[in-house]
Amino acid sequence: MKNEFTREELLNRVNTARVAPGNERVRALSQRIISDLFKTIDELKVTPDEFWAATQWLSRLGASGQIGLITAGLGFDRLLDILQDEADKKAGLEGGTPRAIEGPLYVPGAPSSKYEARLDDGTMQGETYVMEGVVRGIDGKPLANASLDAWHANEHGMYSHFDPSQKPYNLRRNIITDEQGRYRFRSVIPPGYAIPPTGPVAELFAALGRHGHRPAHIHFLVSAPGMRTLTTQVNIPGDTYIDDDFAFATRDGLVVSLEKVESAKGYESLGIEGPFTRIPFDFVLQVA
Ligand code: MBD
Ligand code: FE
Repeated sequence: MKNEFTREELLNRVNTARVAPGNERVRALSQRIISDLFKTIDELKVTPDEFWAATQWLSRLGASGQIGLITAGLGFDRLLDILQDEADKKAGLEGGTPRAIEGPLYVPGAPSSKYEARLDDGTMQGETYVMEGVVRGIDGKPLANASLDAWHANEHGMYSHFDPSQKPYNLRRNIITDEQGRYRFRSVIPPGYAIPPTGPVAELFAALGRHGHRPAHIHFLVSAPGMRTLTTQVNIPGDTYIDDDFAFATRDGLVVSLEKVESAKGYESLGIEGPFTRIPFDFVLQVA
């Protein structure tokens, strides 16, 4: 047994040490990441202080619950979408509503209703909107009983569940489309989102000289039997950050148009009385 080795020999030992087969895939991925990190530390001359500061930062990141923020902010979530889009294109699965990243703030199990819903609990200040349309397949046929989850931020850019000041499932609902594949919901137009001003993500972004803003958006998870589940978002036009999202998640085909509607006629069941903003939007699902 030889216990003195060069860095190359050390890397080789780390990457080949085993007393059992383990998991081949995990081994391959960790070998690659460890090799890249050895190289970074070596070539960029990372000091011990820098190395231990980085491990402290990682510990605080884990404890903060902000790992999902970092993966989005460093582009990994969008990368996975780009790779999936490329794979789909190769397989001839083009068309349909573009996918957009889920983000770290989805909560399953929102209250569910048929055809229509109100997302806000009446306490949110701002402009009332109704978003409505049809969920279709790529063949154009409406999908009855499709499931649509919608979620967005309140007027402070905060999401319920992660913000203790909001009631559970505020601004989160599930809707089951009607026999004609239609859905509609009422809510209040959200502002943009900004990462929490303190914490490990804010620290890294400050050190990188980056902002942590997302333009105003509404998230969706849409599914139907036999169809590919769609995770997407739409953006409200006119936002400062529409082409400068810290999560790189906005897409050209997903900026909605806003229509001013003067009369609440036909929208009484949503409790609408005065003028409101209408957002027409159809979701088009790929085959599974
Ligand atoms: C969000 O609201 C969001 O949608 C993403 C992707 C990241 C952080 C906050
Ligand atoms: Fe969001």
